[in-house]
Amino acid sequence: MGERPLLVLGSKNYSSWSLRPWLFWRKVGLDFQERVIHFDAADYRDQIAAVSPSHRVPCLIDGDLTIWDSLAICEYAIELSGRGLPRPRAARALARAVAAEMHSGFQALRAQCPMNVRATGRRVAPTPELLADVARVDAIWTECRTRYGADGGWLFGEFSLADAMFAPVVFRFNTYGGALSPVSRTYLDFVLADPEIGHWRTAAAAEGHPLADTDRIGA
Ligand SMILES: N[C@@H](CCC(=O)N[C@@H](CS)C(=O)NCC(=O)O)C(=O)O
Repeated sequence: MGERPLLVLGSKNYSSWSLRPWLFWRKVGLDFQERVIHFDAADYRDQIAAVSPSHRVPCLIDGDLTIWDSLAICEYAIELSGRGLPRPRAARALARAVAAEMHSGFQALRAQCPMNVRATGRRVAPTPELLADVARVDAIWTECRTRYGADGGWLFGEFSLADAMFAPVVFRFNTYGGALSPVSRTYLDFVLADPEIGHWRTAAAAEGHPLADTDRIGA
């Protein structure tokens, strides 16, 4: 049997892109090893250049195959496991659409409310762009839960790619607040109570390696 795939991650407290494939691989039941490259390491640039062609994390190494993008790493897990997307074709297409929208959008939310898992009670000045991103997240969560969520607590009932892509946004709401519908708020609480999310949160709390600039935001 070959080596288990290696998932190279950034900080568990700050690296939103790293959380997505980590959670997805855990949830679909695939085994992997992990290695964290801390953003504050003196040789961070060299460490990341040695493993990731894009010089970014996350990055998955499976034998002689290297995959350097969060969504592609999740899609690879779907191929390996046959799990992680809803069965009905329409729901499957929509799960991919909201995952892709998260992957390519929400610039204001990303920039103004960076993931900071262990921080709570932060508040930032709400720009129109940020409020629009929050409203769009709320609309997606409310629609998915209302139309497709009957079979469980996740966006499409059972856990899917869509939940992995939005997991860092759940932590952002937990840190910075934000107006959500009752349906979205219930979803947020459901995700925060998930055991794998709990493992990530525990690791983030114990991690150290604070980034002063990010820690100042909203404090
Ligand atoms: N589109 C990429 C984005 C990856 C990304 O931006 N990762 C950040 C960390 S969360 C990074 O490596 N930043 C370091 C840098 O840009 O030097 C993905 O989906 O994986």
